[in-house]
Amino acid sequence: MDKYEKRVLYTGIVLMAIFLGAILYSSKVMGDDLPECLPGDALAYDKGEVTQLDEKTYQIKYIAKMWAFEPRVVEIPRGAEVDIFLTSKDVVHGFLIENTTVNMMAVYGALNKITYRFDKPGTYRIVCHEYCGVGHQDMAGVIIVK
Ligand SMILES: [Cu+2]
Repeated sequence: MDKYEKRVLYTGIVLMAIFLGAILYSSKVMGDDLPECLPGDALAYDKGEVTQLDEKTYQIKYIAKMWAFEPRVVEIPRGAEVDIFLTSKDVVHGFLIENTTVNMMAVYGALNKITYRFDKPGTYRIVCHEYCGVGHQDMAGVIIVK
């Protein structure tokens, strides 16, 4: 093996170890909640809704469908910690909340979950970032943090 090939190979192995270490550090030490994928063979729920669990804890069950998110508008107080559940009624959709780290895929038959705390007040747009059909550009929602 050529010495340059060996360098590239070792560099790749070192970078993979660094990236894996960064993911584990983020998850275990910093407590970041990595998205989970809970498999299922049907819709976990058939209606999008917001539930207030206590003063600062909310649960939002989102359904992505051609071509909207349900619920479309959600209002929560500043500092709310939100468990966001996401599933799809039909095809694969994207789910990105702008200016946050929330970025998931909505897949029929699967339930995704992430927890996020909204510390800054404002209007957070939700967009579909996976081309899902002719009405894709109309897929939007909003979370208003007061
Ligand atoms: Cu889309």
